Amino acid sequence: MSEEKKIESLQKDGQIFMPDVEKREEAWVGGMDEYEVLHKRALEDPEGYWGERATELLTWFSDFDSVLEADYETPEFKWFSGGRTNVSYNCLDRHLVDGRRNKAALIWQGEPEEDVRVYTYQMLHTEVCRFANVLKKKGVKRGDRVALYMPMIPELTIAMLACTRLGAVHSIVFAGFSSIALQSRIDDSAARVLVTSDAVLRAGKTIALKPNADEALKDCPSVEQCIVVQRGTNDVSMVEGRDSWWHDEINAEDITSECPYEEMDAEDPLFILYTSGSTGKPKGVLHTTGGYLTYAAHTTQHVFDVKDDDVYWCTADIGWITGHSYIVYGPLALGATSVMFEGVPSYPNPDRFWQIVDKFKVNIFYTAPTVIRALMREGEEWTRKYDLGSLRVLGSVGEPINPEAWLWYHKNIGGGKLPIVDTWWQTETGGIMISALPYATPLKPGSATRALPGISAKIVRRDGSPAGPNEGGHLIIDKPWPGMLRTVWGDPERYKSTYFSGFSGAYEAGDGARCDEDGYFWIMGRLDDVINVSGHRMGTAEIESALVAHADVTEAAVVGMPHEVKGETIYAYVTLRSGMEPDDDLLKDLKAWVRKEIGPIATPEFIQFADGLPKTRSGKIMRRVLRKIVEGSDQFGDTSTLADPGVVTDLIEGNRDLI
Ligand code: 6R9
Repeated sequence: MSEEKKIESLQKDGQIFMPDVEKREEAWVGGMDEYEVLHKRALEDPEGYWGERATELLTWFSDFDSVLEADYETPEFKWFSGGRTNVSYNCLDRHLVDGRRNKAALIWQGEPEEDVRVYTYQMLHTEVCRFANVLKKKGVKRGDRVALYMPMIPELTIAMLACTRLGAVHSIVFAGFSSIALQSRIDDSAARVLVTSDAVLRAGKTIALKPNADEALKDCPSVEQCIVVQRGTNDVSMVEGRDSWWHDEINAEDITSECPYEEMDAEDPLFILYTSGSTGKPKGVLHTTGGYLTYAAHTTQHVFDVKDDDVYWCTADIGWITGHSYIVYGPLALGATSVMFEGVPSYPNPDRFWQIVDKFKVNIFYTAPTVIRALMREGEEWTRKYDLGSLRVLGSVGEPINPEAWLWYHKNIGGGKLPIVDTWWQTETGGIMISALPYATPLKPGSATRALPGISAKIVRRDGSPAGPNEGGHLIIDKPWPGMLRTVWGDPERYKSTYFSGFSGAYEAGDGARCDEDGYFWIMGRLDDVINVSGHRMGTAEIESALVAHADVTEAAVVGMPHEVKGETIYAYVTLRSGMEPDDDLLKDLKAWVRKEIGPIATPEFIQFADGLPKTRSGKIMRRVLRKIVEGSDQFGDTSTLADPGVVTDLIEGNRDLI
């Protein structure tokens, strides 16, 4: 079918937004014809395609011998074997000699309006070298793990790049996680050093962070040193011999501004990032050097169409994969200018994002649907106060963007004309997998559109047979790509069973989706017991095990409840120890308990006390039924295996009283 015919057919089923033809000439991918050619070529000759991309985008100290060695059985995937490179070299050093030395690498906007720091590539290089020397002095070497538990301050980016300079593996723990969550993550990766800060500045408040680190470190035998960035003015207690201040370390006399980079193998570990799964224990997703960086740079270039004089802003927190790939590694590898923001969209007013776009004349803006929905509720007048004319490409990530939010974003931020790239991907995929290309793909609001060139995304039934057009099924990727995770840290069995056992010869994403007659993907959500709260993945099992760890709780079941702004919110059914009567104090106590165990993002919005949970005769909780109750539906499907159907009626009543 010709491109025109295809577009005609697209236009028939609902609203279609066509790409701006004027921009096509300069775009990285300038039309669907070009996309089709690339996609076909990349699928037919993946080694040729990815080998070329890796050579174009990265500087290699020695060439790779092979592009890909794939074994789905073990499973084991090796990209660019034999190639040697260094991530901090690619993100910094080479830009000192390619004309970008004095270009802004990082524009940091602090929470207080007047706190702005701009790092040129040269300045960032200096800081990274200095901190790498500090880490070296602490004994950190190639392969060692370094945990980073920090707010959105430049020192976080500096610490990440310093690790990569030495070949150390960073493991970032989102600063919103509790001490217990931090402890288990540090312990799992056996990090030698922790970098943290005294405080987080958030919505006008100073929230102490160091006490969480102290609490965690009580039970982290691997950690020898803790380096603390001073961000707030709060008092901090320092442990003699273990803790030191960043500013003291960095300014020490023996710390110089030059630090040689390690030549790393393409498959050397780069970082670990923990993500929720369907069991209680988070998985340490491992990414490696050459493949990850190639993929982060490649997708940043193609999906956001980043050009040299663009100001690019991704609003994610670096504690999540989006911040890793699209604030730090992708943009810096390309030599782009990346904005990093410490604050929140709603403080001091719900126009903070637009004010920043105007202030720095941002060209490319990447955020999450939950943010759009929250700002939408505040009214569009907030968007009109600023000149958003610098914007060229808008992006969305984290969950499906509902058409209403899409249209609001398009109209009010995009002036009714800018492309919105709705990007589907995961911590595990390292980078964007399904997305529009801004000057090529006709857009359908609510669809992440087509798989990127070379990404073989399919929808299949449980038995692996292909699902028909618009038939819901499992989303799988049946060809390797350079950004794929290489293992689950310390648990290769779980790597295999979670991702490579469901469908032979394919990666299983864990999402349900459908693909329409035009090859457009519509993501429906997680198929496992993972819920998506404001674009963040939360394992229900993790919250359940926190709840049952409370002395008064015997059983808990957690489900996602649809929520207008957050997408989903956490709803917990809790059975108390016999003799315990639920009251408001206990309710508060349980919420505080989960905050303490995991962090504020995991706090249930609703807790329903229940005498019993719907179980099968074999004792399995029927979550399907619990989900239906919170959705307000009575379509429970087959409940004939329930041991005690009466439980359901009680639960429905309890739910009505609560909501
Ligand atoms: C990048 C990131 C991954 C899960 C993923 C899916 C959901 C992400 C989406 C989306 C629909 C999109 N998800 N982007 N669903 N449309 N554009 O968010 O990684 O935190 O690992 O979450 O998020 O369910 O499986 P991560």
